[in-house]
Amino acid sequence: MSKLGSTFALAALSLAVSIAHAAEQQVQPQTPETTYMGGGGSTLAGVEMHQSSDPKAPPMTKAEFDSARQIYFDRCAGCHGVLRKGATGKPLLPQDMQKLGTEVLKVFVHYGTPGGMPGFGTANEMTEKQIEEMARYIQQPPPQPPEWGMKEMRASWKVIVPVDKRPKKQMNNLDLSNIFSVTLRDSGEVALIDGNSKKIVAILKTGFAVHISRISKSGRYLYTTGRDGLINLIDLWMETPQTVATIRTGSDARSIDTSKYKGYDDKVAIAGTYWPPAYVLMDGFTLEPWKVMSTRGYTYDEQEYHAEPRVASIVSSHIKPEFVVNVKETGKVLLVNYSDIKNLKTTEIEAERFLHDGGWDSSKRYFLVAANMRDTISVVDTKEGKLAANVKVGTRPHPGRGANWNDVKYGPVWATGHLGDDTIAVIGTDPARHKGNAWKVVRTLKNHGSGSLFIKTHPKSKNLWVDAALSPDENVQQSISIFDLKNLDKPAQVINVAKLAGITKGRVTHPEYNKAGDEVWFSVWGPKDGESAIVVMDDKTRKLKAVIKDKRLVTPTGKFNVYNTQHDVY
Ligand code: DHE
Repeated sequence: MSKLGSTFALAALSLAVSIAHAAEQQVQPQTPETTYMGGGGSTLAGVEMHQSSDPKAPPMTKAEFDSARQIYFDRCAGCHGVLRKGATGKPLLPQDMQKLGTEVLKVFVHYGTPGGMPGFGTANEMTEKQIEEMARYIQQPPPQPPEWGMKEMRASWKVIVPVDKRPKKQMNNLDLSNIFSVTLRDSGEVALIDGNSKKIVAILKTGFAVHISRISKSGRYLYTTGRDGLINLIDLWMETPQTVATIRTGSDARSIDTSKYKGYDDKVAIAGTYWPPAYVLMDGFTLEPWKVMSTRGYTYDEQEYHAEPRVASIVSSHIKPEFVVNVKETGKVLLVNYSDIKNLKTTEIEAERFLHDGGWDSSKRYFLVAANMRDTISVVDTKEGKLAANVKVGTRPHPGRGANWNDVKYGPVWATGHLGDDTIAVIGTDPARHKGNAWKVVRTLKNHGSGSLFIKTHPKSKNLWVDAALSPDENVQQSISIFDLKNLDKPAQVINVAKLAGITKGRVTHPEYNKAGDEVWFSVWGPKDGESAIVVMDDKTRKLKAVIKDKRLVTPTGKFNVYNTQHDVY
């Protein structure tokens, strides 16, 4: 096949996968698998955008364009990018799509390809009309959403309870350090659950398809980000914890964190956005926006300009007044020093492209981040401010924050599971005392399936818990593997956690320890209108300890224990 032909075939393959997601959303109930890659749907779908028409592209009525655009932003933009320049999915550029033409694009989408693309027409997952509209839509120039700058941020900023009206001491009797903030993805809420009584303390409205929670250095403030860029600042000291400030930092977002270096406790907050591609530094107590920084620029390797390099994970350093900001499409890690915001100093580190999620090693000096489409873990030495290594691992690593332990044979290690295969890569992380093992895959463990999203252990535990939530196999996606860290040559014990909760439809994901490190909490992520649960396992005995069910627990996914998130224990 010619280079052009293979490019088109690949583009059509990715497109079809996205379209399949879109079609499934329209004609079938949304499932965790369909929502993962396409996300919760960005709110860009409803945003008024400039529409130009290219005379070389097949014409579309406004209604057709709007309906295809809706499908694109709901389901495709997460992988292909707002401007369709490609990211985790292939580029879908109009000039290439026009060369393929409507009829060819329709064929790809309808029948699929031998390379694994399903036929969405043949599977009745998409109507002929939808296939035809999407085939024309991607030949049109991509509509660009509006920018979102300081003026818009300030206009959206609300301080609901000013700092001087907030309590001077904790007004409730909760053991705050063992509270879990649980993402209720499809209701756009977080549930605060008391880790001791396992009772829901509060359900708080947050942003659309809320994504993560992070805790301030003192443990008092909880920050959440919605995919619509809405940040909530929640004060855990109030009689019933409540939101005390909000702001919208953009129209599509995934990350938030807060200053953890000594002397800066709770003072600075940072939020990253997918659109516009930027990060913003804010007052940690009020969310007043101070400074917004664009991430638009050149890819680290080919030095090509990229118009939407999205901000993926952000972590807060414990050893310097710095945030580690991972820019997906340019493959750069920025160390943003917040000690002098007027004269902001950032160190720009060339890492690898399509950076996603990651976590600290046990010393909290090295940050390990997945460049998932390059099958690589990039290791950043935040003390020296440079790349320590790029470590080749399995197919599409997805660590969450990863898992650290002191390996009986290899010393301190950090591990990640993979979306694209059933392996777990264990990487040596101690160049000072175990130099020969540092930044090498020292062990490869076998998970019970592919499609792993999250992996976890705890300094007090002898177990490693790994999910496979995105496996196509129902039994596998509902099960978890438990490895004995003292005997990693022994195969993992596999337990179907959904069954323990009496749930038949739902994926099991995101292990999270309680503060004491003797319980592991799992989400059984059911359909939006079906049953979900939180399952608590006893870490030592590996037996069921509790099942938390409540009709308010709508699609629970991530869970963030206050103490462990505050101190980066994982
Ligand atoms: Fe996430 C972390 C992006 C889909 C649950 N997710 C992250 C981070 C990024 C990210 C950049 C790191 C944040 C940080 O540390 O600052 N996630 C994305 C996507 O772009 C993607 C693939 C598609 C989308 O459009 O959103 C996506 N994520 C999902 C899901 O479908 C998940 C499984 C369920 C849900 O709630 O949406 C999901 N992502 C999570 C969780 C974390 C996360 C629970 C935090 C892990 C942790 O332990 O810290």
